[in-house]
Amino acid sequence: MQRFQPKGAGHLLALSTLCLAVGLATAGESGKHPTSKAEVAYEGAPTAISPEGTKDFIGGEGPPMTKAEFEEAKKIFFQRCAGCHGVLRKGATGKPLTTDKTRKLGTPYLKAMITYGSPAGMPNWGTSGDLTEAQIDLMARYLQHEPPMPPEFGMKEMKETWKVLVAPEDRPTKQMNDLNLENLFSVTLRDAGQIALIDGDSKEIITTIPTGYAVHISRLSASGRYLYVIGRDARVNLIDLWMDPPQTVAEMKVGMEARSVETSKYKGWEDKYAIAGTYWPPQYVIMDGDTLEPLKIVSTRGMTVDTQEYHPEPRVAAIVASHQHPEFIVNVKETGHVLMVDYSNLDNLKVTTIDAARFLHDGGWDRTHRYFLTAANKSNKIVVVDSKEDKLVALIDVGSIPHPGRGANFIDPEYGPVWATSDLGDNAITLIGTDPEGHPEHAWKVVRTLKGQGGGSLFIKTHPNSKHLYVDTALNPSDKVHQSVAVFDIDNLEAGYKVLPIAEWADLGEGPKRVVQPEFNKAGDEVWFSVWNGKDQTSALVVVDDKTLKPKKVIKDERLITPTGKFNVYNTMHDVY
Ligand code: DHE
Repeated sequence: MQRFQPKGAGHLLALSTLCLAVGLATAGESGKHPTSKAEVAYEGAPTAISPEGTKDFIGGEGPPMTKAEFEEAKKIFFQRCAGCHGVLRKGATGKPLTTDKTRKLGTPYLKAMITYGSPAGMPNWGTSGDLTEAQIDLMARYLQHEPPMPPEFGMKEMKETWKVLVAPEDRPTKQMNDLNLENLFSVTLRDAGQIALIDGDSKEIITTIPTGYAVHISRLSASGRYLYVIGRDARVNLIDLWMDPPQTVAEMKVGMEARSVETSKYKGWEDKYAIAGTYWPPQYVIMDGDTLEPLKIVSTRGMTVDTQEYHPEPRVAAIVASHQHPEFIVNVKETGHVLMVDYSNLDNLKVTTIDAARFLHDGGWDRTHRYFLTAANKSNKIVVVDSKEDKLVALIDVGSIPHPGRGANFIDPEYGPVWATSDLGDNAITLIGTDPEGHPEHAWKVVRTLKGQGGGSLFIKTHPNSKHLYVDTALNPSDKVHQSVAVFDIDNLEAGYKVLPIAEWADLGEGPKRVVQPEFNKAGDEVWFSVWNGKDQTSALVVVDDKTLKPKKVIKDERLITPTGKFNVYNTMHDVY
């Protein structure tokens, strides 16, 4: 399986090379213009679904194709096209390519489109040399056949992959190691299919743990004892941090492709359940928190929020656990619904469906943990949900393709409490008022828009004890910009930003060295960055002193292969950001 890697990363996947080298070259350095090609690079990673297992519908009304040609085209589609157009081609961030459309367009038109691309963000697969003329002809014909259907993944399939490696009764009854667990970091080692656990005090790697393919995020149980990790291949690892050293005690595949996992946090339900959402099949599963035993699987297929038409593949994006009710809050990307899933009675499951906007992606809490602010990225909106009343509060227009991660909460000297996002598609950093009690005139309004280094931003971060707001630009085309971060002084936001040359501090030699995802330590006096290099190149973590903005430590180790996300135990379990 080929993987998405940063530009220049040794044996690069052709897609990444194309998207990052060609696509990102037009991304917004400054000003506000769409970075649709940056978005293609980001969204267009190969799917983890195996093309071999699909049910195919070759023949019928499509143009002639042999079985071998169909197989080759399917592989290309899954590697290069499914991330944007959807596995079933019903459209995601890319346009729908269903046969009612493609057959009308016909082979010559489709060939031209694939060869030259489009200003809307379709890469120029032909003129870039990425696909041959023969492959383009193949793809143009393939698209006029019904899309192959990957298999479903229900209770039987989950149970077949479910392993309890250490039963709850055989686990320690107290912490067996002497780690300062609250300041531990779980670090995604993306292309190693592992996480590293790093001691936040000594900065030593405690252990690395094998996880799913291209592991995506880590989340903590409410007590902080259990760490849940999900891979793109939808494998969930449950890691017991009390063991010496911490290790996987249960694992399961919840589907074929996934990005999100979360745990129950409401009072009285701590550590009881976990939930994972999948891209394929489009569904979520609620699991026993101690063992991952799958308890309830719910499909997210349904009608889109705006045009109210059926979508067969609405992927599950971010999930957060409510602090107001025993509920999980589930973003359904393509239909644009936020689901409030009440886990207090799994046999009579109550789900409140909130109409939001299409292409829900990532998001996080306001500082009171009552309001969930989340990006509907391709709609250029931030959605605000009141988790106490279970209702939509606002749909706020922001910049191009907002991408907050979990966002950043701080007190704006003029407007009071705000939550901020940066954008993938432009250089804007948008501050939204979040205090309907104290500052009702600013609540759920854009109170300030700051200018950052450029487009291609993925994550923004601060901490209640910090006076700084950090903004990465990991997907910006300029080496200088994606190898550094911007820092704003929260007390003087209009003064502009300082640039921290994080990759230069890491001193790694060659490679793209994309600086990604700021994450604070528990005390909030250090901020950690990944310097994400190619799989065969040297990567590092750089720890910055939040007061002086000077490098405090560069963590280099041959085990640190392609580090991306970092999750401090305390901050993740308490939703501090
Ligand atoms: Fe992510 C969070 C989906 C590419 C690093 N990513 C998320 C979430 C979703 C998501 C839905 C929110 C999970 C939650 O909160 O429950 N990411 C996707 C994609 O679909 C996408 C665009 C393409 C893909 O094929 O995966 C994608 N993501 C990436 C990357 O290329 C990144 C930069 C590197 C990597 O490791 O793959 C990346 N995503 C992250 C990180 C988070 C994340 C570090 C968690 C941020 C946080 O602070 O919580």
